Amino acid sequence: MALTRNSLLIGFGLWLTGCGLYSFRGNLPSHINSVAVGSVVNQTSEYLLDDMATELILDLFFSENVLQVTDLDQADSDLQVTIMRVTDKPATFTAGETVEEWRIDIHTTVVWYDITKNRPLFEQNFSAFGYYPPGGDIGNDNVDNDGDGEVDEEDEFGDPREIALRTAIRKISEDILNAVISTW
Ligand SMILES: [Ca+2]
Ligand SMILES: [Ca+2]
Repeated sequence: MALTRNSLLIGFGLWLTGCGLYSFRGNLPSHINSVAVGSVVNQTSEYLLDDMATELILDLFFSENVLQVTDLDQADSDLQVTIMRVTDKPATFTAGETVEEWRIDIHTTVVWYDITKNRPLFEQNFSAFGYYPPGGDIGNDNVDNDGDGEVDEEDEFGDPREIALRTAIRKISEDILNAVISTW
């Protein structure tokens, strides 16, 4: 996914006109050049989910390099992510009515805050989900568990539910980045 600022401005400009999620006040905030991605706040009881989310969001913002990622005391904007809720529910059943696949949903609230002008640039909710089997080996189940387009590759191992959480967080990270870019 090559995110250049110009191509995205065109694409998201078109997309946003029909969308109305964010009301533009003039043009892009050209005074915003950097962002702090502090620690994600975890209001759920999911152990270490905040660390996982912080890591994945930071990775994406570093790699896409849309804004300079800095410490809070040097940043002119702050990305405040709070994980509000995580729910598990059965998604599909076998003929014998046992659960074949679970769906996990993550709900977050994100404020992108303009430090220089002391006001939010946006405040939005982001949700995403992932699927996981109740057990078994996700490295050998013929399913693309992490949704990266490759089936049963080397990084599909470990706790299936954790992989589903990671998949959902990665989607949310991309949605946050897109929201930041489309604010321009
Ligand atoms: Ca995969
Ligand atoms: Ca797999």
